[in-house]
Amino acid sequence: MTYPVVWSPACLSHVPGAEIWVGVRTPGTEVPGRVTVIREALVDGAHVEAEPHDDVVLEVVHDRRMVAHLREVWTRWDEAGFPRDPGQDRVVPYVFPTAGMLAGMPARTPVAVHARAGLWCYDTMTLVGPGTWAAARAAVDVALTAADLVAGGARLAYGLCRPPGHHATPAGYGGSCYLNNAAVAAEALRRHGFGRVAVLDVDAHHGNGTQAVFWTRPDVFYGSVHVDPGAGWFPHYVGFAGETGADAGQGTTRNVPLAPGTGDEGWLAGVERLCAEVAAFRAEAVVVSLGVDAAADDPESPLQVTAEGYRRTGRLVAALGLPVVAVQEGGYHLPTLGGLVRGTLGGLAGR
Ligand code: SP5
Ligand code: ZN
Repeated sequence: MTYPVVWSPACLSHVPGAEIWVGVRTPGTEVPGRVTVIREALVDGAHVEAEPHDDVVLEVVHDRRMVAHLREVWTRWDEAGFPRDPGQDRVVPYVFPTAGMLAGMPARTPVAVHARAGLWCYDTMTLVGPGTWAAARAAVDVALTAADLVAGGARLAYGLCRPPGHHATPAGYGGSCYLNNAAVAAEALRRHGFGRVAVLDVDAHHGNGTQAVFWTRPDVFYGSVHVDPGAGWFPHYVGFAGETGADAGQGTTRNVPLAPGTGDEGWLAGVERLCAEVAAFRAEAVVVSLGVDAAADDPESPLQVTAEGYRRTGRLVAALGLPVVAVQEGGYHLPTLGGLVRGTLGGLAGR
């Protein structure tokens, strides 16, 4: 069995250039070369370019004001002269309207672009440059095209989305994510007629954005296995086992946090538990948030999953017997990244 590999050359145009971490400019690991090594590992796949889609599903997932902000913020930043003075050629917020700052007061929309950036961006690691919007929007088209293929009868379609998306919430971007590709794919599958959709997030980090998008939704299940945020890992504030959804979505969120150092055995037990929940939910289609940064060599997580562990992850999901849209999330160790993705997709294809 082969599967379509959906991608877009525009996904290469996002060059964050750095991550500002604890105030220090670090090289950053979410680099354009990730797309290249993944494509090279999937050479025998059927590569198809994403089709352009309108903003209807995107604006169900995200506040349209955040979408508009992302579309324009680089231009406003450039016009304001920041690349020349003080010499910052990426959008980096410096003040955040936290609950503590506002102390119950209404948040105004700041006139200054350097202040407005903190209204939508919740960390200092998720920089916007001249090609960021084109890439983030193209990644959404990649996800939507992969969903179209599954709606058209494909049993598995892979969307090589970059930048990743699962940390992007309805009205906040961060964690190297701008627009939530997996959430868009899940909502698109709903609109294509799949009555109940599950998002299974196997990135090393909790997908706080996707969880937030579907928190009160009875028709979309979100399950994630990830390094325990309570052990000191991003996204720190969210991703605990007690978070299970609210209102009509009560019981449709399931988190399996794992201790740092967890390897294949603990990881696969977590994946198996989530798959059982997806089956009990009676999902009709699955979106896999396919991060491979839980692999042992990855610089961004302390989990110790092997390449075989990721393949078996794919096999466990395949055993559900449901159509699958796999959407790329994290995975930062360039020498092994392509093989990890290829192996997981092989597992998803039943190999
Ligand atoms: C999509 C995804 O995998 N996002 C990852 C976001 C987690 N980033 C946290 C970064 C924390 C600081 N990283 C410094 C790495 C030094 N080795
Ligand atoms: Zn991750």
